Amino acid sequence: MNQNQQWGTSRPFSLDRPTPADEALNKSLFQLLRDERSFETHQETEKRKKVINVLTELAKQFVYEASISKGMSESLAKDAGGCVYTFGSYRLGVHGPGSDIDTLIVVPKHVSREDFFMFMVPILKARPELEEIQPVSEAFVPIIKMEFDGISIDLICGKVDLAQVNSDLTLTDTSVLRNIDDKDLRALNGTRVTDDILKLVPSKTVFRLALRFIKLWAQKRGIYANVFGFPGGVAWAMLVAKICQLYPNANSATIVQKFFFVYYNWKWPQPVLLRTIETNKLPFRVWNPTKSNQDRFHKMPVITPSYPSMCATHNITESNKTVILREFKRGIDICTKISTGEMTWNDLIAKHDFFHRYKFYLILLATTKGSEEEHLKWSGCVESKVRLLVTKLENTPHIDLAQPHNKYFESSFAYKTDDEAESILGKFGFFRTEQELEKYNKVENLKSIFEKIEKERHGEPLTAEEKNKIVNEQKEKYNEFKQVHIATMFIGFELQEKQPIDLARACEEFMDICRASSEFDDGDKFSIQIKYAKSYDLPNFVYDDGESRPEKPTKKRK
Ligand code: 3AT
Ligand code: MN
Ligand code: MN
Repeated sequence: MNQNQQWGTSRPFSLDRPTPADEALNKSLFQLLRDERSFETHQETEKRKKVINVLTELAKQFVYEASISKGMSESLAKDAGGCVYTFGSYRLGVHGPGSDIDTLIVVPKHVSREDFFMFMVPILKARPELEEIQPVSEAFVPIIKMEFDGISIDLICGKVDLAQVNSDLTLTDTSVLRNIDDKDLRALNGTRVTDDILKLVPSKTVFRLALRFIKLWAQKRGIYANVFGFPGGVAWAMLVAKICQLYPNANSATIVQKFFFVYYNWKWPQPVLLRTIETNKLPFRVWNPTKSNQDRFHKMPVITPSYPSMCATHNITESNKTVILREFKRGIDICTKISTGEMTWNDLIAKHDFFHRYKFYLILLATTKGSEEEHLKWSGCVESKVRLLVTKLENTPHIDLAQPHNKYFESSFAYKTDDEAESILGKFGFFRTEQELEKYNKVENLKSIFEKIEKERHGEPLTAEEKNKIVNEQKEKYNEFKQVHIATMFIGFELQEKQPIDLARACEEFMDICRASSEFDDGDKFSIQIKYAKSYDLPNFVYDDGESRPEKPTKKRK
């Protein structure tokens, strides 16, 4: 790199190139990611490309059909075009075998979001590759989620103020955002942000490998999940990109080491910027802590590079900031030992100790007596509010820290009488009552049945037909039963010694917020229960096979 060239907003910290020792560490980093199955096979890559090509054709068909429905001539409707772009991990080039493809269809101005659901859904349903489809038209970002040819696809749609959308349209220029609404903006900006991140790093190869590792590390350490107030995929990508800018000649291993060091010592809430924030005449709100009270309170701001710049980490709570910084510190310590050969990359990605670390936990059950679809909506609603509860707990006297676990656990039971259901829900969630639960009908989750069979036949995937058969068998088996689905979430907390705490108020307020939507006002069908447990009473399902569990301290007799 030219000595004077600068990536981003500040001068590089170092222009050093890798030493032989750095090269060796890079090699072992790459090997670890291979062992962890971070990369997909060549065939899988080809399959993704094929699916994107199919989706491109279907997108054009959708725009064509929508255009005809508006009375356009055949030839104008053909020329209206329609384009497919990707975003998310696939676009960044850091996706794994299980990743979805986040896909954006860009449509001309006469095609609406309503058309997207009206025309695209039937077009997809007519395809033999389609295995499952779930249109969510009312979401913050309206989306069609589906399983297509064995791959999960998130499909969104965005409109631009053009009569035709051809394959040469790039979304780079901010002018594509003229005359569109917030929903279209959100749709288009996924791709714009991802593309900008890639453009703003000195080496995509170095960036990608480092990001793969950081994402794996953050997942293993339980600090990856936007909903629960941790950085999500885009934020981690920007955090790594910034380090790449600061060490433009470094290899991925060095980027990972510097990552922990730089962010542990970062002057939060100083924002992480990949370039200067663009302002212009378009009407969208841009992140600005000097003008906005909300923005001023962001604790670890990481700002998207594309206009209109936003904070990708506005969800981070005070406790989570503490937890994240603790992890950065751990990263520094282990990296030092990796350099001296005392430890390896593997030590850095050891499983988190969330279910051992705290003495006290809140156990949140979001339960649905109804279909899986209903449960998905309800648990999603509760999940998205957990951060609010965490903030309330943080503000409760004598609580020092409240950390939500970054994943929830799913269970379902088949039952006949309401008493039975109540009894299940009453016992569920504690170690001490786990045995009593065994007499009830636990319903095995379809995904885990599929996975088990696929594992038994050495990874050979089930066909759509085989899956269907299993689905029907399951249905038959529980034909005579009703089902209750339970999503279990955990919050661990640190208390000041020997001080009484009152959680009732925070919990009541939280439950009211969750129940506020009329969609969920059937209190018998959708419910939340909040339980309180000491670590030794946490249910077994939170521990991996072979993992030890906290034990009840035995009373010492003098
Ligand atoms: P995977 O490899 O797919 O696990 P990813 O980074 O692609 O990692 P997602 O597919 O979940 O993760 O998300 C891709 C992008 O979609 C990230 C963000 O721009 C957008 N996105 C995801 N979830 C939401 C959400 N709840 N609200 C708004 N945007 C979201
Ligand atoms: Mn994705
Ligand atoms: Mn996705």
